Amino acid sequence: MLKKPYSRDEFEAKLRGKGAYYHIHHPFHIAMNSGQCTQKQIQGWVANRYYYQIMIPVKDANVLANCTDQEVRKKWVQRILDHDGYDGSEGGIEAWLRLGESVGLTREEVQSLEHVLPGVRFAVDAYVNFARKASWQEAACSSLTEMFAPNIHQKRLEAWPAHYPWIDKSGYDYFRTRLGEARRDVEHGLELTLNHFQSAESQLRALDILQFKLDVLWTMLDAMSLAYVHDQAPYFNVERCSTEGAGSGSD
Ligand code: AHQ
Repeated sequence: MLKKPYSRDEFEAKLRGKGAYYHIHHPFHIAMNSGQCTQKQIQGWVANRYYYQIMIPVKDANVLANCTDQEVRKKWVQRILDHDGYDGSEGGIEAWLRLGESVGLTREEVQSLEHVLPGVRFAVDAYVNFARKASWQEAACSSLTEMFAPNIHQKRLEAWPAHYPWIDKSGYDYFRTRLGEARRDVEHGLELTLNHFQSAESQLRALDILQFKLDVLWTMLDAMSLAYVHDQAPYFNVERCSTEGAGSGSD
């Protein structure tokens, strides 16, 4: 139990200390960045992460809906534009679709969400629903996993071309663009978080919120590992019911 609040620097250090749990340390990411993934595994990751990418603007729209501070909204709204695009910028969702094509998927199959695993969908929806219900300050705090994101994007840009020469280079635009956007977003999100969570109790709450978001990212990769590394996608062992689709209801 924390008796007195952390100083501003101590609190920031505690938040950054959560980097130890960032999904860059997940075995699936380690395999991806060390060239051990098959094309199918990379495709699975891209197709599943697409659901995360298209729900980020929905999450951020919920933050805006809960935010009564005009100055904060004026900055936060940029996050939606960065993903959805606007005149003169295609946006991150479009760039992610190009990443999909560059790893050998079609736009249509990525957009269909047919590859999205239940565990990924539940983790992402938990994040969006958290932002819907939480205060805008708590939701801002949950975005701070991006304190650790520039490193993960940089690693992909450095490692993937050599490990996966079959991936078309145009697919990397998303990671390159996100490097700068993540740094800018973190600067704003961290400022809001350090300013808002002042009491000892609220600082512990902020650390728990960041851990929740780390759990979201880790759980997504757990679901993908079960499906694409251990070949145990949901219902992998359930006999295809011989009457599947017939709807006869017979055994
Ligand atoms: O591409 C990512 C992105 O747009 C965002 C928004 C931000 C948020 O609001 O939670 N988090 C985030 C992240 C993105 N990419 C992830 C990756 O590993 O490529 C990292 C992720 C994050 O660290 O939260």
